Amino acid sequence: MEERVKKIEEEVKAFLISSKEDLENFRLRFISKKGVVTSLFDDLKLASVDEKRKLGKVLNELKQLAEGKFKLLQETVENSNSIASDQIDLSLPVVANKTGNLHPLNLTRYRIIEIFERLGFNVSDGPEVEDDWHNFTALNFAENHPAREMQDTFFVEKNPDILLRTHTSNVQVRLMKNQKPPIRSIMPGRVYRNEAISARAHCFFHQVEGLYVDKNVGFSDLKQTLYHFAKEMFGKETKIRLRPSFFPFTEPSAEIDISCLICHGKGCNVCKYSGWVEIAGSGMVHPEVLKNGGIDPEEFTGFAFGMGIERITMLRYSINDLRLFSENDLRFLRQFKSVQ
Ligand code: 2NM
Repeated sequence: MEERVKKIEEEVKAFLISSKEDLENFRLRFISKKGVVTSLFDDLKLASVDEKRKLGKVLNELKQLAEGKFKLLQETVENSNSIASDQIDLSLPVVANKTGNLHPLNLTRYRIIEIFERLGFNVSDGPEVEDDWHNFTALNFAENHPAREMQDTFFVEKNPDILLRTHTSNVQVRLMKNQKPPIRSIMPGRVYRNEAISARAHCFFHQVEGLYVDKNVGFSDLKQTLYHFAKEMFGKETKIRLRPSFFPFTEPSAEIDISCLICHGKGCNVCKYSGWVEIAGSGMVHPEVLKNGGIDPEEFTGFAFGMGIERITMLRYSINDLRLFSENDLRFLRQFKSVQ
């Protein structure tokens, strides 16, 4: 028995710890009721009176040694500032730095640009404050067209009329004036209309318009381009449909619908139970508009289209209120891709 006491004494003295776990192991082995020291005391009960006197003293010394060391180790662990490597849980998720988020309208705009750039379109820009000629007259709007009224358009000055552009087509006109065909360009930008703000209308919104002018550009080019766009933007399963329409600047004109993303044609309140949702207007550029842009309509033809970025974004992310885009509510904005 004396030998066992000696051995355990050595063990207590040599015990090194580097974590809370080690400390607990020390406690279990030498201090707890199920530990080795307690079991030695149990064995002592079987010894003779003489032995009890002798070994009892030695055992008490061992017990004090173990308890003393435990106290010391406990203090060391509690006071230590350094975290031992086995206390770091590498499987925990990273706490990311809080960065800003990309606005959903920008996410959509970037995606639209990406799709058309791969088809050989470049990106053009132009003024938001525009004269009447570039915004209306050159685009074949009749002198008495309702869009020219004060209720529909924000005027900055009257006679001569200066206004906030009502579409980005003014950039198309400027582009035709400045560049010979082939022209293959898209124009993203902010536009303004004099409307009361609601879930479905706003006094400013964003458009991407496109223009393709070259020799032998036909309606089939328009159709295939927008077909490709719809599949890239909304997924391979997307169907498109063209409906006859009217715009002053195109002839013929067509509205582009896609099969409803929400109900896949079964009917829901997004597609108003028709199975189709409108995403763009389009058409072959009117010969008068080409002429106004300094392009000979006998030599060149072209197609143009226009879509609302808000509308595409609402379909893409199931957003049902236009006002969310301009109110800077962080609970809304933080749901979109963060800047990294
Ligand atoms: C649309 C729909 C259809 C369009 C036409 C032109 C231009 F300048 F070439 F005549 N620019 N944009 C166009 C055509 C725009 O937006 C709904």
